[in-house]
Amino acid sequence: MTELLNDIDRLITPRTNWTREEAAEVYRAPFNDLMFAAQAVHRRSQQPNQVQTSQLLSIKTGGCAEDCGYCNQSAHFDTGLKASKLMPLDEVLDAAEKAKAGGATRFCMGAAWRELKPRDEAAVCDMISGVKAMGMETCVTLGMLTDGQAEKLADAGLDYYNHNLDTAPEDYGRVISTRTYQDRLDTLSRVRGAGLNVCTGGIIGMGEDQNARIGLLAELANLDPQPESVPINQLVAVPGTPLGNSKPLDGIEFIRAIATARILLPQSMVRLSAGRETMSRELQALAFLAGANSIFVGEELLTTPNPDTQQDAALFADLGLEAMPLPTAPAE
Ligand code: SAM
Ligand code: DTB
Ligand code: SF4
Repeated sequence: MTELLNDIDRLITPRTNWTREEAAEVYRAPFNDLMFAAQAVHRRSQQPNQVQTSQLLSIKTGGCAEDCGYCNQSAHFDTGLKASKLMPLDEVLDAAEKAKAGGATRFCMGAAWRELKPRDEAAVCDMISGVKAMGMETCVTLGMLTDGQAEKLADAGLDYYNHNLDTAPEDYGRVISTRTYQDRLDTLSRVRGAGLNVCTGGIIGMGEDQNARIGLLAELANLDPQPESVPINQLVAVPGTPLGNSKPLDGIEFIRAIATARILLPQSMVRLSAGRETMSRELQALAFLAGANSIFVGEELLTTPNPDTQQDAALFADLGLEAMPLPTAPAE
């Protein structure tokens, strides 16, 4: 075991000065050493048998101006997906009630927008306030934000804003041409500036090399302060998108990425996000052992399928996992 991985006392304190070399040393360690260290950090920093549950809803589907090469909602590609307008408030609140009844504690509303337009702000704020009033945590992912918008969302009752880095800076241009890495970082700093919790992660399995996966994880770890929530998505390859023919990712690489995220971001929730539909129960169990402690529940992500509720309930029962309760407010 290398000195870096052996020093669990040091690893449990978040730091934002990870070099690529150090991140690579973690990622490429012998698998047993990596898993041991990840589980040790996990047990010292998180509740080892609890998993946070979020549920997604696509409040505005398709027709997006961006050209993200993985995404079936981009107007640049023909994937047969039907575009729709912004969903009415009552339908959103109905879906949130159902998600709550199904056991989700956070409701994440996603829109296929390049950026939040001023004309949509009020409608989205009403959705946030309505979901918050139900006693759920709120999250939205609406593309880029300009100055002042994150504050409006926060005032409406928003808890988390999701905006992913997606991949390493040097790999970014291969995947997206319509906005830059710096645009993404700028939106994240507006989110942070408004006092919101930051949810940011990426996608692996897009045909990137191992260095790009390591680069993404180091980039996420070096956001200062570190993000509260880190979704690690496995590419859902959708025919018709530029990345639709990507070779399926090796499961061991995926688990290495999760374990590295846990070690580099000890205090963050690491979410085993898109891609669970095609993962075996055993691979998901390994992801939890590697330190993942959050998932998306419900039978659909935004536009693609997710494991059904019965299947997830059986997996939790067989692994002795329980849903993480909402944080209770500190006593006055
Ligand atoms: N339009 C907004 C944006 O891009 O920030 C919000 C919605 S977008 C669908 C949110 C995130 O979902 C993307 O940043 C990407 O990381 C993830 N995502 C989209 N399509 C995916 C796919 N096919 N497989 C895995 N993750 C995907
Ligand atoms: C994230 O990192 N993953 C979620 C959420 N943030 C918005 C989205 C996954 C989308 C998968 C493809 C789809 O269902 O459209
Ligand atoms: Fe898809 Fe979001 Fe990119 Fe639009 S900005 S193409 S919705 S990932």
